[in-house]
Amino acid sequence: MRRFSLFYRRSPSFSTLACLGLTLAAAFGSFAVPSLSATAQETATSDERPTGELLFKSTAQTFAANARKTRIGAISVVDEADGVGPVARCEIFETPESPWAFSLRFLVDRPVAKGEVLLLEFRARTVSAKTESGLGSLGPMFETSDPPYVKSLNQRVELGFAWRDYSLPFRCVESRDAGKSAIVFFLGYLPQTVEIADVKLSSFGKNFDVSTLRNSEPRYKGAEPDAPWRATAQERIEKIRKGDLTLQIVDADGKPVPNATVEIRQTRSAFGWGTAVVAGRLLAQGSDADAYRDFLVKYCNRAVFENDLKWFGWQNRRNRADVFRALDWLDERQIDVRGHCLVWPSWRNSTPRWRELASNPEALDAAIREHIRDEASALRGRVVDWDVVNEIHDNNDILKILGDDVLVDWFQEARAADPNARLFINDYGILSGEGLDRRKQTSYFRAIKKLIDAGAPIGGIGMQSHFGQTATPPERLLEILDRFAELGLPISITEHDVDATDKAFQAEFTRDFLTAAFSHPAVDEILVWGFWERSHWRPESAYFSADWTPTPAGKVWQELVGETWRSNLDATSNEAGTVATRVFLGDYRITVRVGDKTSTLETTVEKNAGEPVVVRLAD
Ligand code: 9MR
Repeated sequence: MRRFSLFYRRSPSFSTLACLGLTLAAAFGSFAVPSLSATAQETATSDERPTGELLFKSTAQTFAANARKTRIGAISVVDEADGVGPVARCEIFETPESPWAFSLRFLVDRPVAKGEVLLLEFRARTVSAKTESGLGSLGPMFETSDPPYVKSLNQRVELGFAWRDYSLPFRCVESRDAGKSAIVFFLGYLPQTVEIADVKLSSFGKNFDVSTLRNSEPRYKGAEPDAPWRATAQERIEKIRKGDLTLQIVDADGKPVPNATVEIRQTRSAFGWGTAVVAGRLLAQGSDADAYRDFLVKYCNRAVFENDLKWFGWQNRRNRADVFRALDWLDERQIDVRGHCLVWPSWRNSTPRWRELASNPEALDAAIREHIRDEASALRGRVVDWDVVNEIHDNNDILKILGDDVLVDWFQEARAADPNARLFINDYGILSGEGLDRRKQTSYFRAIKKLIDAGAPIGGIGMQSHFGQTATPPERLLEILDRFAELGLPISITEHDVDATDKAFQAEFTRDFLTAAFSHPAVDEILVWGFWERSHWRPESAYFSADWTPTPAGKVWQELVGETWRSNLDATSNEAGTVATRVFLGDYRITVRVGDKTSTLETTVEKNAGEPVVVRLAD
C-alpha cells in the first residue's frame, strides 16, 4: 500500500494541491485524497516532516487490551495484508446515546506538561457505515484519564474508504502524571465498522510553534461558503434584528427640509454583546487595563464577572468592594451585568461550609437560601440577569441530598431578593460537541420544563457554548435552539469560546457560530468567556494575544459585532424632507446638517416601527 500524507506544507505546488483536496473534501463531505495526482503523493511522501519524541505507539497488545463485545459494539484485532497493521476493527451495532459510550482508549505512560506540543497520528478507514455517504467517523481526543476528562484535543473526522493518514497537532492544556492522560477515539456516532492502525503520539516540547504541524482536520458540515443555512440566517437577521427608521427633517416653521445631510450613528445595540470580566482588571491602571476596558467600551453592552460573584469572590470583602466599583464603571457605560452564579451545586464548586452540612439537609437548605438572599438582595438593581443555578447535570452533589424540587425554591428565593432580574438556569454541552449529546439536551430540556410547570420564576435559558476543535454544524445548532425555543423562554449564549490551535478553523467557526446564534429569534444575547490571552481560562481561545494583536477569530468578532451588525450611515433627506431606512435595532444619535445649522437627537429603533422621528432645525 502507498503511504501518503497531506499535512506538511512544503512546495507551493503541493500545498495548492493539498488545498484543492481539502476544498473538494469540504464540498463532498469526505477527503478526495485518492484523486490527488501521483506527483502530489510523491511530494508528500518525502521525509521532511519534523519528528518529535515518541510517547505512545499502538501494537497488537494495546489494541487487544481494547478488544470486547457489548450490546453497543465490538472491537477486535485483525491483520491487514496491505502493509498496514495490526489493525483495530471497531463495529458499532446501534447508535448509543453519546459518541463516547463506545471508544478505543490508550493510557499514555509518560507525564505530559501544560503547554507541551503533542502530535497524534493514526491511519483509519471506513469499512461500512449506515449514512447516506456510507462514510464512518471517529472522534480523536486527548484527555485526562479521569473526570472531568479535560480535553487538549477534541475533534471528529470523517473517514474515507481508502486508508488515510491523520495528523492532529495540539497543545496540552493540563499537566498530568504518567498514566493519567489518555488517547481516546470516540466511536459511537452511528452504526458503522471502521478500522484504525498505527496510532502514535509524539511530543515536540513546549517551545514549538504548533502551527508548523499542519492540521488535517476536515471542516464541518455547513462551513462551505454556499451552505444553504447561510442565506436563511441572513434573511432572519434582516427580518428580526432590524427595524424601520424614518426621519422627518423640518425647519423652525415645521416645513420639510430637502437635501439635509443626515448622520445616523448607532450608540448601543439592542441585542446583547458581552464578555466575562475580572473586576480587578476593570479597575487596574496601565496600558493593558486600558486596552481591556477599551474592548468593553467598543463592543459590549453586557458583562459577566468570571469569578467575582461566585461564593469565593463574594465572601472576600475586599474583592466585594472591587465588585461594586467595577459595577459603577460598567453602569456608567450602560453595560448591563449578568450575575454568575448563585448556586453551583457540587461540592467542588460550592463553599466548604455547605459540604460540612452534608449530613444535615435542613441546615444545608437554610444555608443555601441564606446565601441566595444575601447576595441577590445586595446586588438588586445592579444585575439584569442571574444564573441562579449552574451546571446541574454534572454538578449535582447537593441536589442528590436536597432533591431536584429544591431548584424551584432557589428560583423563588432569588425572585424574592430581586424582583426584576431575569432568572436563569445555565449549562454546558448543549450546543457544543457537534450537538450530539442528546441525552444531556433532553435532560436539560426536561429540567427547565419541570421548573416552568412548577411555577418557578425562571426567565431564561443559558447555554454556555464552550467549543474545542470540534464544531457543531450550524444547521444542528439551529435545530437545538429551535427545540429549546419551544419552551417559550429567551436563550442566552453565556460563555462562548472556541479553544483551537487551528486558527483558521477557530475564526471560521466563530463566524458561523455567531451568525447562527444571532439569526435565531429566541437568542437575545451572546457573551464570550473572556477575550484576552492573559486573562482567559483557555488562552488559546482569546480574541487578543498578550500584546493585544487580534487573532483571526478576534478579527471576526470586531468585524461582525463592531461593523456588520451595527448601522452607521450617512443619508440625504428627499424632496419631502424624509429619510427612510432600515437599521439594526438599538439606540441612535442622529445629526442633521443644513448649511451652518445642526441638530442632534437621540432615538431608539424598535422592532415595531413607531411614528417618524421629527428632527427640527433651529433658526
Ligand atoms: O473561568 C473560570 C475559572 O477561572 C474558575 O477557576 C472556574 C471555577 O470557578 O470557573 C471558570 O468558569 C466556569 C464557569 O463559571 C461555568 N462554566 C464553565 C466555566 C469554565 O470552566
